Amino acid sequence: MERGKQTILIVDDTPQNIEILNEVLGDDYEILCATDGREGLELAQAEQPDLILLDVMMPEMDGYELCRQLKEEPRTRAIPVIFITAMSQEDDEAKGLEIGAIDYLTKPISPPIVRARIRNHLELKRHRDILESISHIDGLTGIANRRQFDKILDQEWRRAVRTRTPISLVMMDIDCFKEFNDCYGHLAGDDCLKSIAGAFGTVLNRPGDLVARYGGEEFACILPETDAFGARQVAERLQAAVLGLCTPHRRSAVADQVTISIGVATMIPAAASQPDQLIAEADRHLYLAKKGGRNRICS
Ligand code: GH3
Ligand code: MG
Ligand code: MG
Ligand code: MG
Repeated sequence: MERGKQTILIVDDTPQNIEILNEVLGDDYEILCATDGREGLELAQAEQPDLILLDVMMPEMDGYELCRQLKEEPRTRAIPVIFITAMSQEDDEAKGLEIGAIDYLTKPISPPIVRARIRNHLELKRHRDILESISHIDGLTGIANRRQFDKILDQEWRRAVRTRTPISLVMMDIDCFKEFNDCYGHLAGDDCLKSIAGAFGTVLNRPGDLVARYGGEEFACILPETDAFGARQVAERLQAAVLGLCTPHRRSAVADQVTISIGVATMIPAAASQPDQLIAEADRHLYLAKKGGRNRICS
């Protein structure tokens, strides 16, 4: 995982305060600045900084209100907020921490203490980001895991309901994979899963598409805003990508190389419906592809 410079957003209506913090932190971090709450909120949403340093007393929207709004908004909720303020009363500090700030520092600041605290908070943020990204990824193949699949399908399903657009699902299962393991060993089986996952990655070109490891030797592909015709084309490319690997399989009942069977389903979801329907339909087609002789697509 690369260790680029982390980004800090400073929100303060007094340019000299920004200047001071910039001097203390500018060498180690990317610094973004805003001089009022509205601009701070917009920058936080657009730039997703790793940490926000927040003044309390500002005209129009004060720091407490901005912090509240940051904590309500899903896109900014997880960004740690630290107040840096002249308001040094116990009540003020309690209030700041109560509404979700992770720390509270008072002006005039002590540069070494500010530097150290910010370094500590950003270290924790880095670890949290790493855990967050690992939790989405399948350990063997490096593509999305089942948890991420469930989350994205739910998200895209709800979007499709709102926009009344079709959503497609492609379910794939490696043919005769038990025999592959029996013949070549489980380590070779693992390598085969990895190379298939890699080949799938080269097929998808739309930013919203997702391919995930659905289960042991099953993969699934979510295609938002894709009709039955488009999904069929993607399925054909996915099948061709696996055939293009030319992985030998001498015990396959289908071919002398590794093949997959594919089930495709497309729906324009109704308001009260659930994505399970789409999964069930794709599964049914996958079953038909297996029953029909494998190494084929049913849609
Ligand atoms: P079909 O053509 O009907 O799909 O037959 P199949 O042999 O592929 O299906 P079956 O469900 O009988 O067997 C699936 C096999 O996939 C069995 C299991 O050991 C293997 N498998 C599942 N996950 C992994 C894995 O992570 N690594 C390896 N090497 N094998 C796996
Ligand atoms: Mg101020
Ligand atoms: Mg299977
Ligand atoms: Mg199988």
